Amino acid sequence: MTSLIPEGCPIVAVEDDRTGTSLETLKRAIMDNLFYLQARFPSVASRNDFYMALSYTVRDRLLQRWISTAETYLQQGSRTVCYFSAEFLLGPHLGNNLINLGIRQEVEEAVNELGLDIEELLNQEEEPGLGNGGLGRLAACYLDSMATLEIPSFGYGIRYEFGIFDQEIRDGWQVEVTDRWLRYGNPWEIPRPEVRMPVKFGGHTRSYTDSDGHYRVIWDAHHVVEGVAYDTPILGYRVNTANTLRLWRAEAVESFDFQAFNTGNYYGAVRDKITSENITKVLYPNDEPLQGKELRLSQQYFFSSSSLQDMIRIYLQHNPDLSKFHQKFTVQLNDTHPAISVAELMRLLVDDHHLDWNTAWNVTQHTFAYTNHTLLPEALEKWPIALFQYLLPRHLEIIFEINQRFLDQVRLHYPGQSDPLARLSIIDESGERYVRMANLACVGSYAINGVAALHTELLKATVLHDFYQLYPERFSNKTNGVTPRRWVVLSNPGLTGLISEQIGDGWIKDLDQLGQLEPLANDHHFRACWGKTKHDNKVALAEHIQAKTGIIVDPNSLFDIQVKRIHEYKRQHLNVLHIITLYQQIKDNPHLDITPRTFIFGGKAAPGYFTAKLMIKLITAVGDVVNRDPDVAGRLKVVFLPDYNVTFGQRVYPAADLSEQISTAGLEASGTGNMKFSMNGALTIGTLDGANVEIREEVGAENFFLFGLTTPEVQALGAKGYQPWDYIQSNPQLKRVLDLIASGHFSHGDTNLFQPLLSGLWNQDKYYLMADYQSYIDCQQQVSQAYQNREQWLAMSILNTARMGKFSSDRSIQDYCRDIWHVSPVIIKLNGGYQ
Ligand code: GPK
Repeated sequence: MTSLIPEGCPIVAVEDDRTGTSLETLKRAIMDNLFYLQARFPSVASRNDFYMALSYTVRDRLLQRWISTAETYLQQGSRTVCYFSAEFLLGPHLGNNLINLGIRQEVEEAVNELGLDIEELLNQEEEPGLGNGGLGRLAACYLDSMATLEIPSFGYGIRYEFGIFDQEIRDGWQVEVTDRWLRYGNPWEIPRPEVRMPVKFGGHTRSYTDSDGHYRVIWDAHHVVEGVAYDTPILGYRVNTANTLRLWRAEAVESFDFQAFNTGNYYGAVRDKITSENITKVLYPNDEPLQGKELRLSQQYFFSSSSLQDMIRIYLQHNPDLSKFHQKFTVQLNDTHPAISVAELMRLLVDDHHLDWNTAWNVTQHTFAYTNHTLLPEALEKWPIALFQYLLPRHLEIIFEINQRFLDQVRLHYPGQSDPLARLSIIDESGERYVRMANLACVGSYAINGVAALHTELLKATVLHDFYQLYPERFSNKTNGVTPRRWVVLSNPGLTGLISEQIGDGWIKDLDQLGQLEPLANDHHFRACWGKTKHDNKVALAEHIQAKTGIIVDPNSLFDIQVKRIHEYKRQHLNVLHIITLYQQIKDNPHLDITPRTFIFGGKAAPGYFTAKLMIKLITAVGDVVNRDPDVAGRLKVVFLPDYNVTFGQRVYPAADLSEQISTAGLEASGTGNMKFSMNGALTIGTLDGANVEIREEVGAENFFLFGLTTPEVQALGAKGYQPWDYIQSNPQLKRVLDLIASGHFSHGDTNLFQPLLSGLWNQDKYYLMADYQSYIDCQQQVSQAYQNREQWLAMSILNTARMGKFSSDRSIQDYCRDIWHVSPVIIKLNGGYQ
């Protein structure tokens, strides 16, 4: 590249202001940005102005790396992973970028010298909540690991104007408030108004034969929307790699037949603009997919199409031959949300770029890989044929063609049998006809994976069994992981310091090195330091709880924490049954010697999920009674912390003694919160579900509190006809707990309020709470006893952290790179400033 700087011009000074990290440079850069970007002088600047000025200062230091990264990938034509996800639950950028750049200390000093407080500025950031829960957060951890491992990669997704709602609790009930995260601007994104992709919707198709005798299809759309790129740099930890997260925003194309459609109808034209822009307005707040919503399918198609067009554009800059597209790019489909990409890539290759069907199919099938994230049958996405026909008529034709060719192969495999055919078909024909997105993803992908060992086995045995029979070689397991940068280094500086004092800081990029802590589990002094760190974190959380809820909690009590989306299968209400059991024991015997506990809950319920909202009300209602009861004398406290999100997670995991992972066995695909807790030295009480199985294997059965039915036991019980009543009748303690709720004791005498929950437990108990109740109570009793032996507890806590190496997302990403993507690291050298 030619230099942009005139010859003889001293480039050092320019570089230094944007890239330097000395105290004076940082101070000058912050003030400069305050003045020139925020247009403020210090005496009138708000805290947000200073936050913005600081963020731009940090962003400048990313840009140098980002541009070097982009240039290097371009020059080397590196094979690249594209991670397609409808959700990226990133959490705040500033703190993480300071850690990854390694300038936290310097920036803190600079900020201090300017008379500001770094914590206050960090707290100013509104986190981008562009996801619901585990699936979106996993995508964010994977971006961090891909950058840290220097893997050429893009994240592709949607720039929702409103992310996951803010949760308020009023009178104990969840109230949803719009998340206006972009209100004060977003210093981390760079709009790319010149990168825009047309995305068509609706209309009709027609075919013709061209002069060379080729059959061609043209899609005359009803309307077109433009996808505009917004880029966020994703920096790796202490490397020069800064990858790109490219999120698409929908804009109207005013020129689209404006005259013909809207002559004299200015209002109509503006209304169309609003309709177009609706596509990226808001994230659907359901953690498991919802069916049939036209706007949701539009979102999925919109971002899939924009992303694939972008990749083809990039590819064609250097290579005219699209038949080798899959050698340059591989796409990971994060669940079925982007599965429409299979049909869209076919459309782009066949209709727009005139590849023949077989060549295009070869490219497509070698481009995509599919991750499944759930076994819940109601969560498998399917779209009514009529909706598809209306919104994506060309894709429906392509899907029919893919399906016909696929079923021809299946027939060879199962001659004369119609059942496997009906189950494998991309079209569900058992009643109203649907397109099954998981089937489309399986047919169109070269690799299929689950997210924990048990989950993958269950996939093979149940929901994807027929595909496993057909294509066993496509299946593998990739156990989830979490990034230790955000989830230990950033959120738990005390523990990070303590660990690094002992074993150096190599563990941050190679988490297996935590194994070196094992011998220290026997070291009395180290245990004491470990205990003090945990205690300090608990004190900090206690202060936060008091500030947010007014509830005073005792940092010496056992912090027993369940934070995750509220869902019946995750069984927050089983946790509540334990609380009420202890409460009744105290009421029976106020002098009972029990281990004081603080029960902390956090999590959002899908706005339309009535039972989950009632579970929140139950938690807060029980808290209101227990927290005030003089007999309890502060030995039990129940806290529901509103608006659980990434930022709050960062406060919670470091302060936990006990991690609640109590889903019905066989229903939690993996879980990732379980890993964050353990890494921060919490012990787990859990079922043999999802990644709990592997966590227990790693930390040792003696350092894990196991309870409940196993998956085969649940299945057997279900098959023989589960009667929750049998368990209730034979367990007076359990019956008393249910009766106390029914009596209105927690609802000011209202005996109706919790009836929907209770009758669910009595009559059907779909998630086997009654069957697991006693085992859970007994196990909690063991927890309480173990907590009394402080030395032993600390040793177990240290061993939990020491044995968490496997659950770094770096390990997960290395597995994907090796077994699925076949991509290798590309080392980035810094090119200096903008020369
Ligand atoms: C799974 F299917 C889905 C979904 O739509 N949303 C979501 O967050 C979660 N998930 C699983 O429930 C977790 O067990 C898992 O750890 C997480 O995805 C990441 O794989």
